[in-house]
Amino acid sequence: MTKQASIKKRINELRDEIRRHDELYYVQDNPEISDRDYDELMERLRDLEQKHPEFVAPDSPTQRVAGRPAEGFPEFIHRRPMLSLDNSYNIEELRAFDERCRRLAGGKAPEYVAELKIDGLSLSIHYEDGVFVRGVTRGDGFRGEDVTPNAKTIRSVPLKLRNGASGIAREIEVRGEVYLPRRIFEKINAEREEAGEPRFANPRNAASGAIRQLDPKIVARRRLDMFAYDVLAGERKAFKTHWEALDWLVSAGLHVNENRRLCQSIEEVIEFCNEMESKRDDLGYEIDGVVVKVNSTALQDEFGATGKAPRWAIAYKYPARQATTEVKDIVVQVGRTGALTPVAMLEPVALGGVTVSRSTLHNEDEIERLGLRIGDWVLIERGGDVIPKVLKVVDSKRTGKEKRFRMPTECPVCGGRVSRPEGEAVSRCIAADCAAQLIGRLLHFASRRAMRIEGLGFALAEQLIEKKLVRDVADLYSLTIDELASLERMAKKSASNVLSQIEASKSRDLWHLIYGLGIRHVGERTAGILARHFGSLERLGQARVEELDDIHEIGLTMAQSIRDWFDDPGNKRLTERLRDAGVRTEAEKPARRAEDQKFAGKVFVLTGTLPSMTRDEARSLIEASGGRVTSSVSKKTDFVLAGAEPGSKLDKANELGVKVIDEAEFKKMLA
Ligand code: 3BD
Repeated sequence: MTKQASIKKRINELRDEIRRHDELYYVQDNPEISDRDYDELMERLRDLEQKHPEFVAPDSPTQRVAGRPAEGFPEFIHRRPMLSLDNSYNIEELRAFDERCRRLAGGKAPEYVAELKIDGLSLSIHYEDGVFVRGVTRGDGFRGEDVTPNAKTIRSVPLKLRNGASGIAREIEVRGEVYLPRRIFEKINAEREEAGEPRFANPRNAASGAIRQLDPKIVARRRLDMFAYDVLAGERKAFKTHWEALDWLVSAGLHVNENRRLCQSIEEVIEFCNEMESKRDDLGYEIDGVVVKVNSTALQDEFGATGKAPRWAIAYKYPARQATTEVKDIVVQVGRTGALTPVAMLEPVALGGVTVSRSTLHNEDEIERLGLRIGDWVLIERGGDVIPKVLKVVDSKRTGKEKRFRMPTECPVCGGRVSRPEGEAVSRCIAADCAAQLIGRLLHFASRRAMRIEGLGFALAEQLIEKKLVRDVADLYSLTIDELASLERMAKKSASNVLSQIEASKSRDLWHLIYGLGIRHVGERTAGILARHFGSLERLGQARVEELDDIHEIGLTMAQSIRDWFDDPGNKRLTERLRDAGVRTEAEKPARRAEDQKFAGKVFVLTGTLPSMTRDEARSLIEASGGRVTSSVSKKTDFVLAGAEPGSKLDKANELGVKVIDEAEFKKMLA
């Protein structure tokens, strides 16, 4: 083959590969490679075409803005194209962007706005005379789908712009990113798992599936949300600066992400990017980077666009959190409840700053749904957790040598019998003295959010159980320094450290203890509610199922599980031994009778920014006084506690005649 012919072949191969991934991503909603790997393919193709312009073809993926409308919704042509964004993957590229901007601005440093890049899908919403008329997906940037009935189900899309705010033009277009909050995503997946339906791979897929649902009732149940990032008056930019546009969006009643910053230099932008990267896991939604925009509209117009992306904006992408790798083996772990969890042992790959070598597969059904076999190549993703999940099997890498996985019928740790009750997804080891369960229970008890016994890690827990020094968590409190010091890799000094940690754990607040006991379905939040309500472990242990079920936020499953735990004679003895060992089983503040509390039975809704406390602080105060906080205003709401920039909840409260109070009044009521 001549050199020319081989280049042409390479170009064609790249085009075919990219087209295949386009199809997987846009049409089947089922990507096989990460965005970053996709960008790299595209970059390679662009590079080759640039060096060999004789091969540029009008149907090359480089000539097209990706994404095409799916069927089922009417087409809508955007009044002004929704551009794409150029990506940058490191600080150098960000500095290069800054240099280009300064050059284009004639040497002066422009102001930048840095905002989060929400990992969702773009939506354009239209208002006429302040009234919502239409919602359109981005589509290919020129033509989108008119999804008006679905857009209307998004609560952060106001059906009417806030009074006075619509004065800028008769026709207003707001652009934003629709996303699914992580909490809702987890809930939807849990529900799907229970119903035997496949889990969604990530919130973005769940959101993009939802917005294109033909039945708006299903969309409403998904509880989508939107952060607005742009506003147009007719087809023109409405404000002199982007920063003003964002402020206007807030005043019009839209949600604008609060993590945004007006920066005087690229250094400030870089600082913002780094700051947000470390906060990334704490946000209630997924982001994939930061968008940096030149603030001045006049400069934006001057810079213009290169085909499809503006020269005045760039996306700074965080390291990819998706990768493909090989499943070397599937091993089975036994947890503290005896649940057998299959875990994929992976060929190690770098993912979002950590090296990943394992990934939970949840249960047998999940393996079945993925169609996963040992030896397969898989696409994995690391979301908010450090533990990544397997999104899918890369079918094209199958060789036929892959092996099926079978759940063991005996516990891999103790050899006990494994049972999978009818209708349940989980297999369990039912041996009461299974070492894996004991280790799991000890580690949970000692964990940071429970009794926080530092130094009690896996190696120590394993030895304690093997040497039969400890059979349950209460035994920890009768350990002696000589017993500890006799263990491997345990010097006298560390033994005495562990002992003092164990001693200190005795005085932790009651909710840590309740959580640490590892009662099924009782997480940290529930433990807090129980501690507050009952005030002591003894009283909790006496509560009847109905009494537990009556507590707000405690469901019947939880109530039954708590009752079952305390009904077990072994557990009853365990709680007595813990108390006798000197572990505190009373709450710091005794529970008051519900009816004596200030806000007993009162329902609050919080909105806007309070002058001196966060919403979480306000919520704690309300809950500690017997009240509860809900998210939306209804006739059942007793008070709306409103701060600055309160949003549509305030309008709703006024409409329904619900009493609105400010922080000062709230404090007076509490005093
Ligand atoms: C966000 C373009 C500009 C107005 C063009 C600068 C590419 C999706 O949070 N600003 C944001 C976000 C996205 C944006 C712009 N600001 N464009 C922005 C955006 N805070 N995610 N996007 N988009 C939105 C896209 N979508 C699908 C396929 C290709 N490109």
